[in-house]
Amino acid sequence: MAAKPKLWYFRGRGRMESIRWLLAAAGVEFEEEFLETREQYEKLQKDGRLLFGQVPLVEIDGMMLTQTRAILSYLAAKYDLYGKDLKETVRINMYVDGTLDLMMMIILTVFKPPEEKEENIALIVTKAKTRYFPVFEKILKDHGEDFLVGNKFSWADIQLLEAILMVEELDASVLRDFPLLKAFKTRISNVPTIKKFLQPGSQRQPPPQTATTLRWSGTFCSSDGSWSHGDDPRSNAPTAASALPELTVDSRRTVSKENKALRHQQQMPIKCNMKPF
Ligand SMILES: N[C@@H](CCC(=O)N[C@@H](CS)C(=O)NCC(=O)O)C(=O)O
Repeated sequence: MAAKPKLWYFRGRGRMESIRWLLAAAGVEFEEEFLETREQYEKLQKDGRLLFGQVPLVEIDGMMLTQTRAILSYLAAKYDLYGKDLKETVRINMYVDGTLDLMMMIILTVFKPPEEKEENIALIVTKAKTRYFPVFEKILKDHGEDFLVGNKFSWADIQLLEAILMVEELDASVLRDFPLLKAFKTRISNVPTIKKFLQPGSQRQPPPQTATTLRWSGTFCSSDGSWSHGDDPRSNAPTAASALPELTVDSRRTVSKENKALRHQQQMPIKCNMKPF
C-alpha cells in the first residue's frame, strides 16, 4: 500500500487548510507534522525539501511538493476532481482562483491591527455578497445542476464550501439572499467524506483566534507562523515568514513571561529568535 501523504505546516489553517480539505474530500488519509520549532524548519531547509524556502510542503508519490496551487491541482487531477476535459478544467480553475482570492482576504485578516479588524471583516463580507457569491448563485441557477462543473463533484465544489464556511464564521447570515448556495452548502456538506471531515476531531483546523497578532519586541508573529515587523503595529505589512529562517538572536531582547504564555496558548513556534529591524 502506498504511504500516506505527509504534510508539513504550522498548526493552523493558513495555506495548508485547502490541501487538508481536498485530501479529506477525496477520502485520502494523511499524516501531518506541525512546525513548532525553528529547528524543524531549518532541518527541512537543510535537507533541501523546501524549493523556495516555504511551506506548505507535501510529500506524496515519492515527491516533495511545495506551492499551494500546484499541490492542489496535482491532488485534484490525481483524485479525479478536475473535470473531464480541458474546458471543464479551466472552469474549475477560474472558480477555484476566485474562491481562493476571497479566502486569502480572510487568511490575511490576522495581520490587521485590532482597530482595523472590524472594518476589514465588514469589507470581506461585502465582497463575498457582492462579488463572489452572486457569481456562484448564478452558475447554479443557470445550469440547474447539483455541482458547479459538469454535474460532477469537483475541486471547485470543495473549495467553495470551504470558503462559504469561512465567511459564515464572520457573518452567520451571509447566505440569506443566496438560496441556491444555501442548498449547495447542505448538499456538499453531506458528501460522506466531507461530512466526516466536518465532524469534531477531524484534521480540520479551527478558525484563528481573534487576538492572533502579537506585539513582541517590535516583531509580530501570527498564529499561522507568518511574520511581520516594525515598531508600529499599524505598519505590520505581512512579509509572511520570510524573516523566520534568517532571524538571529539579539541578546538585548527578552520575551516576557506573558508573551511566552500567549505564544504557547496560540501554539506558535516558541523558539523564535529575532534581531531588531
Ligand atoms: N506561493 C507560496 C507561498 C508560501 C508561503 O508564503 N508560505 C509561508 C507560510 S504561509 C512561508 O513559508 N514563508 C516563509 C518565507 O517566506 O520565508 C504558496 O502558495 O505556497
